[in-house]
Amino acid sequence: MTAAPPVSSTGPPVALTIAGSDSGGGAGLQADLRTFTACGVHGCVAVTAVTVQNSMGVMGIVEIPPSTVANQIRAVVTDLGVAAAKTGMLASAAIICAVAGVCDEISIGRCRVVPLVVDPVAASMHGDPLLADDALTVLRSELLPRATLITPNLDEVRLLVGMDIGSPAEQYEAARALHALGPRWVLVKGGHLRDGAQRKNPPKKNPPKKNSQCLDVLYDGREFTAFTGPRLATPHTHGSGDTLAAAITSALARGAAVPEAVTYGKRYIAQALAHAYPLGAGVGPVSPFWRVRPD
Ligand code: PXL
Repeated sequence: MTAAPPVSSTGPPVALTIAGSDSGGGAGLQADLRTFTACGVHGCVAVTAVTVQNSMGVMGIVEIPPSTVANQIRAVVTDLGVAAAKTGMLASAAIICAVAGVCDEISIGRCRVVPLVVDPVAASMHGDPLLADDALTVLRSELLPRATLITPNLDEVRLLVGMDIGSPAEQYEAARALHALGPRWVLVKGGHLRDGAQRKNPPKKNPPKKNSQCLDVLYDGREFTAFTGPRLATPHTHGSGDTLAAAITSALARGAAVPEAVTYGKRYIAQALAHAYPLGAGVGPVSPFWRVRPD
């Protein structure tokens, strides 16, 4: 079966997120759907897991059966006409295999009709695991080669290719190593880089400061494109990775090429960080409200 999207001439393009639910609403599919709306696309969802979570951390996870995840994808792609898709929290090896299988079946992913952005989510910002340890191997072997674009942060780079990035220059090396795993494009996000070194466990007392400039490196196997900008000083960054990947997916759904989609996503997340707000006693979310306002 291939995706034969019934194209609506009047409605917005459709984007799909394959992701977990965050009960606090800051990250996960909630962040994706908010971003899709703010970026002018209709969002649909294949839920992979339900997390019990607030601004302080994740207190529980219930996984959705892999066949139900695959069926959700099938149902929306074959009926709604999905123009671009993304993955977020995938929870387990079995869910990753189910997603990879259904992507082949309905032409999602690298060199296919529907571009696929893979945000290789492994943990929450509090360090709570969102991906089983034994799922990393299949994430590498089954999903990354099917991706149009992957968007790892530096912690995810370490998990995927074992590189501890200590300088912006090493982000370029990491992009090469990740590209060798098979995705069409790689975006290595440098937002977690600390002065001196990206340390696995920065000392709790006086940790090195995060760099004042951020570099994200985009690579397609031939050319590098550097995206630089000032670090936006906010403690409220919950959902930032999801939001960037969802904004990029929205632009792809509207027909943009990957470099233009990344430029669009970077502009969107810069504003979302600039408008991030406190919520609860812990870490608040990045905000879509710079673009979506009540009357
Ligand atoms: O931001 C990554 C992420 C993705 N998906 C879910 C999450 C988080 C972070 O907490 O909870 C469901």
